[in-house]
Parts: sequence; structure tokens; C-alpha cells
Amino acid sequence: MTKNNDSSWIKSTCAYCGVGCGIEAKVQANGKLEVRGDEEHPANLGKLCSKGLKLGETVTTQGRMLSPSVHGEDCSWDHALSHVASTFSDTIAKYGQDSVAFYVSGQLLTEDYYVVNKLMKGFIGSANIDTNSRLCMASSVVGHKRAFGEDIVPGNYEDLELANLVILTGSNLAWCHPVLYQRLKAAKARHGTKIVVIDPRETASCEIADLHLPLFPGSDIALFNGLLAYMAKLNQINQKYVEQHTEGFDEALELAKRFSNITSVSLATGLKTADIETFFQWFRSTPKTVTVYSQGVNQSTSGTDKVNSILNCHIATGRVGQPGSTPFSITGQPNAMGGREVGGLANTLAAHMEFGNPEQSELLSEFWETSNLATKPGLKAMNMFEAIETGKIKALWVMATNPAVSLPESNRINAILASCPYVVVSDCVESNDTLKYAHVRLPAQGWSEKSGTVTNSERRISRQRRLLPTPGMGKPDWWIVSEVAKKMGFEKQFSYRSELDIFNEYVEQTRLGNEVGKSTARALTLESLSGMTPENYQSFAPRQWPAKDGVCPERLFGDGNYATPNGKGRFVAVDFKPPALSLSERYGLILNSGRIRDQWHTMTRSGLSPSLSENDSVPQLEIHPFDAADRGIKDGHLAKVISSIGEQIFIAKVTSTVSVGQCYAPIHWTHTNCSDGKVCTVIPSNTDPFSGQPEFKATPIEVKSVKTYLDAQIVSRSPLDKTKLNAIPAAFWVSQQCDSGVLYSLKLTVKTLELEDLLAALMDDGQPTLVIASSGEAQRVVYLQSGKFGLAAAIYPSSLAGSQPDISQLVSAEAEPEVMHGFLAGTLKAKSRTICTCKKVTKADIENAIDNTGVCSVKSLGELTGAGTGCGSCVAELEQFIGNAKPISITPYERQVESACGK
Ligand SMILES: Nc1nc2c(c(=O)[nH]1)N[C@H]1C(S)=C(S)[C@@H](COP(=O)(O)OP(=O)(O)OC[C@H]3O[C@@H](n4cnc5c(=O)[nH]c(N)nc54)[C@H](O)[C@@H]3O)O[C@H]1N2
Ligand SMILES: Nc1nc2c(c(=O)[nH]1)N[C@H]1C(S)=C(S)[C@@H](COP(=O)(O)OP(=O)(O)OC[C@H]3O[C@@H](n4cnc5c(=O)[nH]c(N)nc54)[C@H](O)[C@@H]3O)O[C@H]1N2
Ligand code: SF4
Ligand SMILES: [Mo]
Repeated sequence: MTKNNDSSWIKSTCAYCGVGCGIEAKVQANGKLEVRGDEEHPANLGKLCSKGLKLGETVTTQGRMLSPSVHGEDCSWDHALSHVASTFSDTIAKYGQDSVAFYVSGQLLTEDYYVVNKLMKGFIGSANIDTNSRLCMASSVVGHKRAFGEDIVPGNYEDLELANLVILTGSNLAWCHPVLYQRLKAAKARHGTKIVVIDPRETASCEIADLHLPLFPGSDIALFNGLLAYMAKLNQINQKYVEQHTEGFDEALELAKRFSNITSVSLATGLKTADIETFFQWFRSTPKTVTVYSQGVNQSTSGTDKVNSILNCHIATGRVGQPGSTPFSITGQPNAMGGREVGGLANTLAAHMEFGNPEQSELLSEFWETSNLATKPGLKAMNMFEAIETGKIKALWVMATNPAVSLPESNRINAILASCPYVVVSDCVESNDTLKYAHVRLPAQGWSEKSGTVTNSERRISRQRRLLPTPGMGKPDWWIVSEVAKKMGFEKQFSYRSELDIFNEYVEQTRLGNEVGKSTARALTLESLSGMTPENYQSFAPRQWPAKDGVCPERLFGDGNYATPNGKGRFVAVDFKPPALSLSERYGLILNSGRIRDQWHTMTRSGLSPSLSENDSVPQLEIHPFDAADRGIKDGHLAKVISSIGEQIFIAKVTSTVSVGQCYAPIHWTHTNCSDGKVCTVIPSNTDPFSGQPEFKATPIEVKSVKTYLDAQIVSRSPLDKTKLNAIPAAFWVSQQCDSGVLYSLKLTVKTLELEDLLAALMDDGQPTLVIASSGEAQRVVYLQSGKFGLAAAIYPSSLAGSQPDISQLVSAEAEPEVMHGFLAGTLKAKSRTICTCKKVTKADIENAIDNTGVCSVKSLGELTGAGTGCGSCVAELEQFIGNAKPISITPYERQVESACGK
């Protein structure tokens, strides 16, 4: 049977990033979910990255929220929903409609998003609904609206393959959109696409870069304004296009001219003039250019202006919405795009209809049959939390996001959540940092149980299909919201029978006033999807919008007609401003934050996969060797990050992929799985004036070493009590999911500690010790539970860290008794770090293959070990082992040395 007509494989969409890969899933005899790439899905044509491939490991009932609860007591759905509905209604009656708020997420399905937006903006009559897209895409949204007149990504993924020059700026595509990165890499192999990476760090994406521009954090506008001025100076502006299809060019050029001299660009960006020149020349001589940008651009106090500085260069050359030639804002979350479409952001209405357009408001009121439509934009995420702080908002409903971790100023946000009179949280897990503050907890269906639609970064709508039954009492988010809406008195408008009813309503909404030429028209339309039957919806194949009858454009604005009232594209005059906070004597390093390859956000899902935890299992602070040496910080030891608003401990990773003076920390660890490592604790909330997006990537900090004497590791079948963990004399602990158990790594501040005493402090009584074995300086113990392995632990001097075995092997389902005995005898070998997650190839496997066979290419290494032959995300690292990591321009480290030598 061929892959595609075996009906036991169900097609759906990956749970994670905005590439929106199609998957096929099959429930195996043991109940586990097998996942493979869907060869028919246009986004990925069968490919998946490590996270997609390991989705099956994350669908577990372990740790799921199973029942609704009110004030800590499990209860019926009816009770919980009535409680929410009456508290919201009472609050509104007493304090007005702006005293309640929703904080939602790009991880909801379009149908979920549609209903919650409808309830808030249509019936409660306030626009105090915002989403985590505020932290993610808001600057791009405003940039798009300013330049194009509507929030639209004009291009398609194929454009990355058709281009002759691809600029990745503020995007680590290799790790964050891996399948698209692999498509780009394959295109480069076919026709030699030139690739420029603009990023302060040397990232995995630099593997395919012909030029890496490690600019100073936040200096993008100087570079792109310099590019615009350069193009104008050399008469490379597409004059005809600019005259016919655009406005505002002269003003934009006027400001850009501040950087008409390459030396001034070099001073502002820290880049070598020769590199700037090369970049400018390539842009000038390559009509087929795609600029991909993401959080290094958006998450900045000048994020919106950064976006427009990029768009200005594309508009000036007519490189918008052309095959292989377009700007490309790449989206983060699986359905951030769907959310932007239905209107999840506080400053938009619905279906690309906007506040300030009375005709659109009228159409919408009539369509929703409401007299209470919101009349003004609501509060953006940070302002929403500030309004809780000042008592203006009294009831908050958080859905599918974890603000206690992901908003800046974590300590303040946590205090705000603790002080909010009424907090409702809908989530699928039973614990995360935000759920701690919930008065009402509502169990939502998880990815594999949900059904509906999502839109990816290239405007392609795909179905997410139900694959598994829901554990406990979990319900779809749209159902939960609709039931509350009904109980609040909006019975008629929220009586949906299924997600299809909602989808059909949304399709009709995109048609409102959308006839060409009308002042209410938008490019967003799903017209040709009207009136879907259950059969059509079930078999719906991925398709892009605009979805119109007849000929439908594959790209937008390619004909020079924009979505602005007069049809002209707009230049925006922007100027370079440095990040909000500058370095000082006290805070002399700049902290950048972002993602790592194998984890997703706050780890509530990817953290459940043992395989995904094997590559990077602890929160590491990347710091340059010079800065580390200055501060006595050693690789693998603790480093405390201190900023003006807080401090947090990480494990130091000393590396010259970050420049001197800069550090990088991952966003994934939380106080649910770690004592520290929560990066937003140290990040103050400075936001972009237009988009409200926080500056997550440029915080002045200082770093200090933290002395510890002993390391301890504990692996247990069942999780340990966190209160007890927090009470022991450890400067730091972190937990990690492993095969059949949880591994804890601790850094102790005491010079001596008996293992028995440590365990007595952590465990309930009554479990017999099998053996305590001490060999050399280490102490080891194994506990049995009902004759089976229950827990193992070891304490050893911190100086031995790195040479100790990873004891997660002991709890593995396949662990043999010899492994246990080897551990107790101190002969168990250290487990090597996994490099290739897909094929489970470790560092030791790779080093052995190289030593024993002398392989000298990644290809033969792959043939020998399998490494790099899955999703390909580890290839950059494999190149390092082979020793032929390609020199790309110069590394940030060399640049610092050169500038220190006055070159
Ligand atoms: N593995 C993984 N993939 C993911 C996610 C995940 O959690 N894990 N999350 C998804 C989501 S929601 C998102 S939004 C995307 C984010 O995808 P990306 O934006 O690619 O990811 P980040 O790591 O946040 O940041 C990108 C790069 O911006 C660089 N940068 C920092 N400051 C500047 C600057 O001033 N200028 C420039 N030009 N660059 C700068 C950083 O060094 C970093 O390498 O990833 C998506 N994909
Ligand atoms: N310092 C720093 N901070 C950042 C960033 C950064 O680069 N640096 N990036 C920002 C960006 S771009 C983003 S997108 C955010 C992400 O930050 P968050 O949105 O806070 O992170 P997630 O872990 O994705 O949180 C999603 C929550 O929803 C739950 N969930 C998953 N699926 C569903 C569902 O279908 N229904 C319901 N009800 N719940 C569900 C999950 O269990 C989890 O608790 O972080 C932002 N914060
Ligand atoms: S690139 Fe990876 S994480 Fe993103 S959608 Fe595809 S498989 Fe999922
Ligand atoms: Mo994001």
C-alpha cells in the first residue's frame, strides 16, 4: 500500500512552529502515536524537523489537567462554567466592560480564536483581548499595515527557493523554522543561492551563509537605511515603480541619508566596511532577493521601524510579492497567522476589519447581531497587566499561553497575577508557572485531540485533525468559551454544534463588505470556501488565501497595487535609535534571548519528550571566553545574571559564538522545571511605541560566578516534591524528562553532605535502601520500590562534573541490572550528549566514527552513523566535528580581536 492511501494514517498539522508542516499520524497497537511527514503537504513535502518527528513522545496523559476546578476543588463543567460566567458578568455590571480581559495565544486554533474574539469585542463590548502574538509578531503586523495597508505576508515559501539572494535577519531559521531552512539549503545546493545572515550571534543558520554580519544588537535600521541610501546614490531605485505605485519615498530617503556613508553604517553597526559593501553590492545586483525576518527584528523598542526599514528597501526596488523577490516576515507559532486574521490582537476588530472604519463596524455589528460592539482598541499585553496592577482590570482569562514565564519582568507579572482578584486559566497541563495563580482551572484538549484549522506563515490554511481521545474531562477551547458566552446570556450567537459551524461563520465574515473597490474591502477573503459541508471540512486540503472564485493571486501586491485606500505602497521615514537601555559600569554586558533547537517555549510539551531533552538539557548562559575569564566563570559552572530588575542563575557555556560583551540565554526554562533559568526575570519591559512589543533581546546585565562544592543527581520514577527541593542547600536545580522517569541535577552550596541526609530531606519515609556505595569521592545509592527500580542518586565534588555518568540510564525501560550494579560500583560510563536527535547519535558515536574511519565529510559521517540524515538540523554541529566548519566572513570573536588591534 502506498503511503497516502493507507487510511489508518490521519493527516494533520504539526503542533509547533509557523512553517505549518503537514504530518500523518497513526495510533499504534500500544496506544502510542507514530508520526511522519505528509508528502502531499506543500509546506514540507514529507519532511519534518526533530520536534515534529518526536511529537509522538509528547502525547502522554502524564501531567495533564483532567478536571475543571474552582478554588482548588475539582468540580463539574457546569459549575466551573457558571462560576466564570457569573463572575465575569458581575464584574462587568459593577465596574464596566473594560474591567475584564482575555490574554490568548497563537497556539489556539482559528475557530477557538474566532469565538473568544467574538465574545469579547462583539458582546462584552471591550477590546481588552490581546495575545502572545504581541510578544512575537506585533511589530511586523504594524509594519505591514503601515507599508501595505493590511497585515499581509506577500510571498510564498517557494520564493526562498526561487531567490538568488536570501537575507536572514534576526532569524535563526536553522533552529526555529528547520524545514524551511532545509528547503533553502537544498535550493542553494541546486543553484547557488547567496545567503546573508544578519545576527549578533554566530548561529546554526550561518552554516549556509556566504556572509555573516554580526551587527551590534538593535542596529538594524542603520544597516537598512544605509542600504536605501546606497541604492539611491547609485541610481538603483526603481523610479517608475516608486512613482506609479508608492508614496513617501523622499521623506524616507531623507532620513536614510544619515547613513549614506558606509563608515557611518560601520560605526553604528560595528560591522566591517568591506562586509557592508559586499552586502550592499549583492542586494543591488540581485533582483531576486528575499529578506526573511523574525524576532531579532520584531522584539525591539524600534521593532516596527526596523520592519519598515527593511520594507522600504524592498518597495524601492519593486521587490514585493514577485516570484523569488519579496520581504518575508516568518511567523513563530503554529496559528499566530490565524489569530491575526480573526482579530486576536487588541487593536484590530475582526477579519482584517479595523477600529476607526465606521462602515466596517456597522457591517460587523449586523453580522454578529450585536448592539455592543467594541468601539476602541483595547489594552496591549503589557498595558493589560499594568491595568491589573492598578486595579482597573479585575478578572483575567488566560488561554494557551504562560505569561508568568514569557512576559518581561517575570517577578512583577507573577505578583500581578497573584494580586488579580479573579484569574481563569485554560490549559492542557496540570502545572505551569501561570496555573499557580488560577482561581479557576479549565482543562483544554491538547494538540492531538483538537480539531479545526490553522494558518501558516505563507497564508496556507490546513486542517488539524483529531488523532486521539481526550483524557479526563478536557474540552475544545471554542466549546469552553461558547458555553461561558451562553451562560452570560448570548445563547443565540454562541450555539455552535461543532468547529465547522464556526469556520463557516468566519468564512462569511471575511466576505463582509469585501467587494473590490469598496472602502470596506480587504485582501483577506475566504470567499471560495463558503458553506463547507462536514465532508468538505473533513477532507479539506491545505490552501492559501486569498481564496476567491476564479483566478486567485498566488502572491500579493506583485502588481504594485497595495491594500491602502489609494492603492499605493507606503514608505515610512524611520531613523535608527539604539535599544532603550544602554550599558553602564554596573551592567556591562548585553543579554540576548531566544530559542534552542529542540525545545518549544516553556517546555510544557516538548519537555515531555525524553529525546528532545538529550541535546541541551539545562538552561545555559552563552558567554564569550574573554568575559568569562574576566569574571572567573568556568564552563559548566553556575553563572548568576543580574539586571536592574532581578537575577537568575544559569549554567555557563563559554563560547565565542557570542561576541565579546554579549550573552545569550534560552527562553525555555521555568520555575516548574528549574529553580532558576527563567530569563524574563531579568528583562525589563521596554516596548515598541507602535506595536507594544517588548525588547527581549537587548538587556544590560552583569554576570557573576556562583561557587558550589558538590553536584548531585537524582533519577526517580515519580517526580520529587518541589517545595522540598527548594528547601535543600542547593544554589540551583533543574529537572528533565527521561525515559520512564525524571532526572534532577543539583548544584550544592555545602562542602559535605551525606547522600542519606539529602534523600531524607527529599523523600517520603519508608523506602528501604538497597545499597549505599562509595567509590572514591562519590557516594551512590539505589532504592527499590516493590522489587523494582525506584530511585537512584549520587553526590560527587563539583570538580568531577562532566565525567559522571548520566544516571537517567538507570530508569530506562530497557535498563539491565548490570547498569545498576555498574553505577553502584562507579564503573558506569558517562553518557554522551545526543547530537542528532532524530537518529539518536551521540557525541561519542560521532567521535568514534571519526577516529576509527577517518571520515572527513558530513555525508560519509551520515552514511556511517545516521547522524544528520533525519531532519538535518544538526548538520552545522557535525561540520564542527569534521573540522571543516566553513569560514563565513569572520566570526564575531575575530572581529573583536581585529577591532581591539585597531584594524
Ligand atoms: N526550536 C524552536 N523553534 C521555534 C520556537 C521554539 O520555541 N523553539 N518558537 C517559535 C516562535 S513562537 C517564534 S516567534 C520563532 C522565532 O524564531 P527566530 O526569530 O528565528 O528565533 P529567536 O531565537 O527568538 O531569535 C532569532 C535571532 O535574532 C537574533 N537577534 C538578536 N538581536 C538582534 C538584532 O538586534 N538584530 C538582528 N538582526 N538579530 C538579532 C538572535 O541572536 C537570534 O539568533 O521560532 C519558532 N520556532
Ligand atoms: N525573553 C524572551 N521572552 C520571550 C521571547 C523571547 O524571544 N525572549 N519570545 C516570545 C514569543 S515570540 C512567544 S510566541 C512567547 C511564547 O510564550 P508562551 O505562549 O507563554 O509559551 P508556551 O509554552 O507556548 O505556552 C503555551 C501554554 O498553552 C498550553 N497549551 C498548548 N496548547 C493548548 C491548547 O490547545 N489550548 C489551551 N488552552 N492551552 C494550550 C501549554 O501547555 C502552555 O502552558 O514567548 C515570548 N517571550
Ligand atoms: S519545521 Fe518542525 S516544528 Fe516547524 S512545523 Fe515543521 S516539523 Fe513542526
Ligand atoms: Mo513567537
